[in-house]
Amino acid sequence: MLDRPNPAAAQRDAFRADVIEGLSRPAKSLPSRWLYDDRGSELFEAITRLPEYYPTRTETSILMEQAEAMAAFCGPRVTLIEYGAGASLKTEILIAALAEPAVYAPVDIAGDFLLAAAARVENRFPWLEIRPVVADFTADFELPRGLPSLNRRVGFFPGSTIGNLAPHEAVAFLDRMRGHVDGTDAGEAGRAIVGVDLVKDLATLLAAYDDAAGVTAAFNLNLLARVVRELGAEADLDGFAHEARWNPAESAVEMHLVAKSAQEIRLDGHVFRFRAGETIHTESSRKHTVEGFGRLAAAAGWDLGEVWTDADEAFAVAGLV
Ligand code: AVI
Repeated sequence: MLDRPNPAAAQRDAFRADVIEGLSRPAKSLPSRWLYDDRGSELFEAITRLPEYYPTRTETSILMEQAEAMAAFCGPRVTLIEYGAGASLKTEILIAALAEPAVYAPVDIAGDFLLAAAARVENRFPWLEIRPVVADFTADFELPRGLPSLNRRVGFFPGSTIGNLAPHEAVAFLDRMRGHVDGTDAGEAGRAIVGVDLVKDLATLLAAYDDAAGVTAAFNLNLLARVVRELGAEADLDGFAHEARWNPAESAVEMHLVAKSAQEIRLDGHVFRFRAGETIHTESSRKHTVEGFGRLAAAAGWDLGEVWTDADEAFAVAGLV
């Protein structure tokens, strides 16, 4: 029998390696990308509709109010490259304001999801040329050679996902995006539009990551459930609780899974022991000031061209040039 590549098995191996590595550390942690299996993605969608989770509705309202200005920032005959195609509702607000013709290139690692999102956009905007790109945008990747460039390419990264990247990863991402939109045969230098969550009072920040209905808790605990379900680990899922905490040194809301009492997780002959109160750090969501984000972008060679915010300055959509 031929050995065929098996992406599901490769994913599981990568997950297993990350779990063993992360739980072996003195300060236990797991990479946040593993939060998003089908169940996790559903829970995240539910989070975006929670009253406490202000980022999605605030960013959407900024896009609705500023769509014309953002379309003008993109300019005519744009190729819009969206990193992570989960946000098409927000994307549709921007696309609806773009001048025709335009090209839309959504980039996502989940091929099925990407094609479904592309089909939805195609139905609504039959005039738009759509070129889906299956790639992991958190790692280096090349855009397909045949991707059309009209006047200008613009990278689009809404959702404040930039805040889930460590600063060095965020700079690497912004640098990669610059490589994608610049130096093409397009007439104008590339640009980018990036959603950035802003620093605000702690009560608002913590409530957004620890909602009353417990959806964020379920989202966080699903990661441990995956370790049991998919990797065959032994753990007492009721022995851990969700916690959101502010890390002032990182300017980040962190999600942790806290051991309620002494716990053990057994996996592949490893025994990971927890003291009561010990945690697994599962996600950081960094909050920026506009100036701080400007410095991060500058480290990747970008200037802040435009900044669109809501009246409370809870969230910013940055236009990078
Ligand atoms: C995807 N990302 C921008 C979300 C955030 O706000 O950092 C993920 C999330 N984690 C808990 N709630 C939402």
